[in-house]
Formats: sequence, structure tokens, C-alpha cells
Amino acid sequence: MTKNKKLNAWIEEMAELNQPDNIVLIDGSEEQAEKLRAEACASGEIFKLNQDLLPGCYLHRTAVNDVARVEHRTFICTTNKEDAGPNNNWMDPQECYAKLSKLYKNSMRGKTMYVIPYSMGVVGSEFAKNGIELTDSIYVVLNMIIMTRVGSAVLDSIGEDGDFVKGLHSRANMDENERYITHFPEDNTIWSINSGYGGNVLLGKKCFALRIASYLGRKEGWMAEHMLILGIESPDGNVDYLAAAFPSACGKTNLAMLIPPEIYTQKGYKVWTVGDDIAWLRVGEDGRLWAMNPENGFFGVAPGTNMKSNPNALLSTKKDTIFTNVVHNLENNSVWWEGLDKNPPHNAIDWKGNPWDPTTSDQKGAHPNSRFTAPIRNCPCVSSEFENPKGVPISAIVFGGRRAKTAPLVYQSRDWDNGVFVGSIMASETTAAASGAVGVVRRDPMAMLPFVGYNMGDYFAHWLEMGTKIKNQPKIFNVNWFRLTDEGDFVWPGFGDNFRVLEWIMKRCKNEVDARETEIGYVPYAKDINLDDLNYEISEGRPFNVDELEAILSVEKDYWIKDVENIEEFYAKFGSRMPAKLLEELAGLKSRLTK
Ligand code: GTP
Ligand code: SPV
Ligand code: MN
Repeated sequence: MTKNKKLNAWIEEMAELNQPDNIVLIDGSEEQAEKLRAEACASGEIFKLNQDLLPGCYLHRTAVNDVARVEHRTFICTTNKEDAGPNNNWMDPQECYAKLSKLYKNSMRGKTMYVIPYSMGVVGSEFAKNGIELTDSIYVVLNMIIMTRVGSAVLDSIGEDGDFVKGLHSRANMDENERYITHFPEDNTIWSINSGYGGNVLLGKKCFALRIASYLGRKEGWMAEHMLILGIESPDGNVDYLAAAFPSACGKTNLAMLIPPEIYTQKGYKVWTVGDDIAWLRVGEDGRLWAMNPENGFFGVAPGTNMKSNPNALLSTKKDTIFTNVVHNLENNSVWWEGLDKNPPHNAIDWKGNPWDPTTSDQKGAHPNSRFTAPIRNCPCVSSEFENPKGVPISAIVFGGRRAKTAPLVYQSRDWDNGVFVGSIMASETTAAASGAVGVVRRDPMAMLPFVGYNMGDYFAHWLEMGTKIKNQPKIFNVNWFRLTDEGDFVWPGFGDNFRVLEWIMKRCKNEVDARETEIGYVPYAKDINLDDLNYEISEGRPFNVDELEAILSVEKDYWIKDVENIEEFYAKFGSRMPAKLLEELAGLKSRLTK
């Protein structure tokens, strides 16, 4: 099938196990993709949308019990349990292979097995890595074609004896009780079964580019992070880059392509998108930290996306996009979701496939984790550096979570090690991006709790170690766009107005503005966050103003002291793998708060 003997042997072995009727190699051609779209339309797997309104766009609905990542069914299979750490579910590799082999057995009978060669990063470039995904789902093939670089060029880059990450996905019988997303970092292998939802089955994304890649990064001296990458162009034409890690559904896509408020765009400020979800970071020859986006598409949250909150995301979905679990608008064969506009269609099908009319239904039309898969090249503000295989030099790293209280709007760490500490104590309310309860605060260090492919204690040590290798270290910050009033309204306007905070961050990087030193780090003086032309009502009759800003910039000690207790418990889980430096940082914070 290919020129690579190892690859051929593995495909044969997997075919022997799964027993597909046919095997089809994905070559990356538009002709083949078009044939597959037609086939998936004929079988009802996808619906072709109004090609005048949305050329090249399709709609897909997953099974109703298969709408998000399943963290409780996700496993890291290392020889030693401790290497997976308390942050991961663990299974013995041999036991897992044996258990899942039984489930894969004959699972592709009567079906086709697609062989998808894909590259994370620009094909054949120095920091790119190759993978092969075997799947029985055309939906997966079509999504991988958007999300990654796919086809024959990747096989050429793997060559006759090159390496690749082996990914096997079978929808099997979609039994949610036998659903497994398993990783074998010691043999570059991913096995996924009984799901058809994005993060569980687009194996290049979270499985490879975060879980396997984070493991490889630690071995090879680089980092794979759950981060967006954006460039801020100043009126003088200079572009500074920052990378930001927020947990799932906490605003990465929105920040990555934000449009600054008019007072800034008029002066010539612009934001350029390099990536919205994953960054691979290395130390460059110049001693700076460089970040590249290994993906080629956006798998973005649909609800809440509109021409006001995120026009660049919405415009990215106007062609060649696959929508998953949104409302099918039968009035004009297009799509709709909560927060798109105030005109929901009355003749429509909801995400479950049932007739839906918002005037009579009390159910949401789109699933809260409904998504669009859109090519990055569609984005009006895609960075000219997106295709640069080396990526971009990073001036600031920003951590952030969804916290109703406790975390201030923004603060800066004292130095790299303290910044690693700030990342390690992140917490956020859970969202619909993963199955399980929504809105529960949990510790989510660096927004990587579900994605570190090894022991998180070792991961923290790797972050500290990386700091010693970066001569010109990025400054590290923490933001929280999600502070709530007691009535449950967002205090901070968010979205485009987040640029006002980014401006302060960039000024801090250039030593252009002072800050107030507090127990947790450097906090802005309220006067240094530009509120010019900001018209936001927190709730009716309560305009946002400088007093509200002061309030969300304050360090509320009682909350922080409670948080420290929770952090101590969290850290304790990692026992001897927990770096002493972070324990010292925690002790320091505690003593500053209680003195
Ligand atoms: P994943 O793709 O799951 O990794 O999510 P993400 O981090 O890219 O999150 P995304 O940008 O898609 O935002 C998720 C949700 O948060 C959407 O419903 C947004 O409308 C909302 N959101 C994003 N930014 C802000 C903000 O600044 N303020 C408020 N209040 N909501 C925001
Ligand atoms: C996330 O959950 O962080 C996502 C979506 O980006 S998924 O690809 O499903 O992981
Ligand atoms: Mn994500």
C-alpha cells in the first residue's frame, strides 16, 4: 500500500483485527474528498447545506450520548503506573491492548477502513510530526482533512523507514459503556473505540498533539501545550506574540482572533491569529521561546459565536466547514445556534435530530458543545507566520480560567518559576467540552489536566527545567474574564475588550508601566487599564466603571486562603514527584496571605 514496510505491516495487522471489507488510502486530493462527501451524504452521515449561502459546508449530528470528550474513559498506558500519575486514568499496556483487541475484533466488517496520513505542522518541516489514523468513519476523514495536513505528501515525508504515530479509531458498535480513548506513549500509539465525537476521534488533536506530544516533548526538550497563539501588531508595524492557555470552552478561540475596540483599530492596532488551541514550543537559536501551531483548522465552540462576539470565527465558517450538533435551519437549509442572532428558525431540526421550534420548546436547539470545523486559511485575521515552520517568538505566556470569584482580572508573576507556580495553581469551572457536571471548580494546571500524557509532577519539573534553557524568558501572566456579580452577571465585558488587558500585558513586557506588588504577584493600577470608550452594562442600570474595575483587580484574601488549602491537597497527590520549588512557592504565598 505504501513504500514504508513498517507502515504496511501495521495496516495489515490492524486490518486483520478489524476485518474491513475495503481499505482506502487518503491521498489528500479534492477529487477523493468530494467522492467521500457524496458517499457520506448518500448514507445520511452528513447533510449538504445551502451551497449558495454556505459553499462547501456540511452538517453532522453525533449520537446523543456522544457529544464531548470522555475524560473518565481516557487512559494513559505506561509500563509503570506512577509514570501516568494521579492526573491520569491508567491501564497496563498489555492488558489494555488485549482488552481493546477483543472490542476491535471484526468491528469493521462490511465497512471501509480509511488510512489517513497526516502531519502536525508544515509537512516535512523540522518540527512537524507525522501520524497515521486508521478509521471507519468518513466524518473523521473529512474533519482530519480540515484539521491537519493530509495526504501523499505526508507519506513521502515519512519515507521508506520514517516514524509515525499509530492511531486506530473504530466506531465499532458505539457502546458508551465500552468507549475507550487510550494512549500508549511508550510506543507512539493511540487506540480509540466506540465514539464519533471530535476530541475522542480526531486523533491528531488532543490525543497526539497534546497527550503523546507532551510525553515526547519532555523526552526531547520541548513543550506541547493547550494554548492559542496570537500576534499583536502595533501602529508602528511591530508584532509581538503571546501564547495563552485556558481550559476547554474558556475563550481561546475568541481571544485568538479578537478584534480590538475601535479606539485601538483607529490607531492601527491589529490582532493576528497563529493558532486557537494547541502550541508546540521550543527554545530557538536566539534563546527565545518559539511557538508553532501544529493544526491546520479550528474545531471551535459554536454557541455564543456571533458577529459581535467573534466575527472572525463566524466568517471562518462561511465556506468549507463542517458543523456538528448545531440546529439545522430548514427554512433555508443553513445552520443556527444559541447566541448566533436573535432570530432562531421556526422550522428546524435540533441537535438530537428532532423537529424544533424555539417558541414551543424549552430545550436548546444546539448542543452547548456543538462545534464548527473550519480551515484556518478561512480566517480573515490569519497570521502571515501561520505557515512558518519555526513559528513565532513568544513575549508573554498567559494562563486563565473561569472563576466566578478569587482570581483577579489580571496579574503578573514575579519570574519564570513563580509563573510556573501560577500556571500550576490554575483552577476553572468545568464546561460542556467534557462529559460530566458543568460549573464545578477543579484544579486544572496550565489548562492541561486532561491532556498531560504523563505524571503531572514530572510535567511541572519539565516546565521549571525549560525555564533554565530560555535565555530571554517570556513574562507569565494570569487572567480571568469570568468574574461574576452576586446576581450572576459577568463583571468584565470580555471578548474584544480583552484587548485592554492585552495592552497592559504587552506594556509590562516592555517595562512601560508600573504595577502594584501584592501577595499573589503584580496587579495593575486601575488607571493603567484603558477604559476609554468602553460602554458596557454589567446588568440593567449598572454600567461598568473604574470602581467595578478596582473590585475585580483586588486580591480577596479570604478566598485565596481557602484556595491555598485546596492547592495543598492537590499538590499532595503528586507526592515525591512534586518539585520542591513549587512547594516553596506555595509556602511563600501562604505566609504572605496569612501574615
Ligand atoms: P475549546 O475549543 O474547547 O478548547 O474552547 P476555547 O478555549 O477555544 O473557548 P471559546 O473561545 O470557544 O469560548 C467558549 C465559550 O466562552 C463561548 O461560549 C464564548 O462565548 C465564551 N467566551 C469566550 N471569551 C469570553 C469572554 O471574554 N467573556 C465571556 N463572558 N465569555 C467568553
Ligand atoms: C477541547 O475540549 O479543549 C477542544 C475540543 O478543543 S476537543 O477537540 O473535543 O478536545
Ligand atoms: Mn481545546
